[in-house]
Amino acid sequence: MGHQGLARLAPRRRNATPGKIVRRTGALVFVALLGLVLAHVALAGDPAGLSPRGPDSPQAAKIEGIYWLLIAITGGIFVLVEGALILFVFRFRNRGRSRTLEGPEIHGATRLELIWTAIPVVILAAIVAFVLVKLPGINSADSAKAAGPPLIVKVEGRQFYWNFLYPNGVIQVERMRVPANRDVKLLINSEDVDHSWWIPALQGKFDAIPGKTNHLWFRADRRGTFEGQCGEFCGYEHPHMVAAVQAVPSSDFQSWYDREARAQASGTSDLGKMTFDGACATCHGFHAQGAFGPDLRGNPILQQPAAIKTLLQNGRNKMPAVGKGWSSRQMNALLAYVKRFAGSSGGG
Ligand code: HEC
Ligand SMILES: [Cu+2]
Repeated sequence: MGHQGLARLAPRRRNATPGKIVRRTGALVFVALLGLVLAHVALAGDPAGLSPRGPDSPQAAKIEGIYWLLIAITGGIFVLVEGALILFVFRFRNRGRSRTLEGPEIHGATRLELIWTAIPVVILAAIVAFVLVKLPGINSADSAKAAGPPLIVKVEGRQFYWNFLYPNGVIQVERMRVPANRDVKLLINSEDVDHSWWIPALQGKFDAIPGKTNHLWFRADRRGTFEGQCGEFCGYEHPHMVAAVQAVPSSDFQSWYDREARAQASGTSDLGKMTFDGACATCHGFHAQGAFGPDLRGNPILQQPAAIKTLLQNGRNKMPAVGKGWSSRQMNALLAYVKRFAGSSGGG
């Protein structure tokens, strides 16, 4: 494009009238006020706003330390730069001089250049050092204060739910129950595509990758339910791939753990319902009434365990192989549960 073309595209500044400038100042004030309002919302307390949840574990506390350090440094730089900008805008405004007047050209300011190179280097080095100090504590157990040996839970990410396998054979779906104040070690993998295990109040994000096991430690500092969400876009129902960790007092945990193991072994637990609610309801609805997947109510296939089993292990069209690799315990519990929808074509 030639010189003339460019000139035509450039804003015609000479036409800027005082009225326009007043309007621009108004807009600036408006944006600044909006920023203040949003900053207030952003800093509002848990669980609203942009401030991190928790921290409810020593690991999350260290992550939060890093978060606040970065906020402090970047916030400081922001205020400094924007403050200087606003100062200069007012200090060096044109005061009736011609708009085409050029400022003096300055060459070489070695000292200044060294300083503005050194400061970012120092800031970055400080951040790296801080992170390196905190990192070991994020990636490992905190056994000094933990009561008892760690609980090890296998976490399987699947389209579109989480399966938890405990050492004594107990299976849980979407909600993981753990003892408070005890170290928990998770072995995280995936049965299909990449997912990401993320309970912000307790730990950072950990990828769930097929064929690879990632390890994660946490220790819930208090009893309570800590919610999370799959942190990796994994397909149609990704937004419904939620998770929760429920931390209960150690003795409550132990009695539940033993009771649940017996109930699941004898087929009297609610594992079937839990599996349906976690693994099927996202698409078929809680009453199998259909939403993304077809309405299953009254479907004769629900009476044919072998057919459903094949379907769950292989998937079909848009239905993923949700039951691939399930233990017979989980498969049987689900098959027993879905039978209840076989006869109910109305209601739910
Ligand atoms: C990601 C969504 C999704 C999930 C999760 C899902 N389904 Fe499906 N399901 C579908 C879709 C879509 C179809 C239709 C498949 C087709 O096009 O053949 C289907 C079909 C079916 C059918 C066959 C109906 C027929 O008449 O052939 C059954 C039975 C079924 N699903 C049961 C389940 C069960 C049980 C679960 C949980 C263990 C489950 N589905 C999880 C989406 C899903
Ligand atoms: Cu996912």
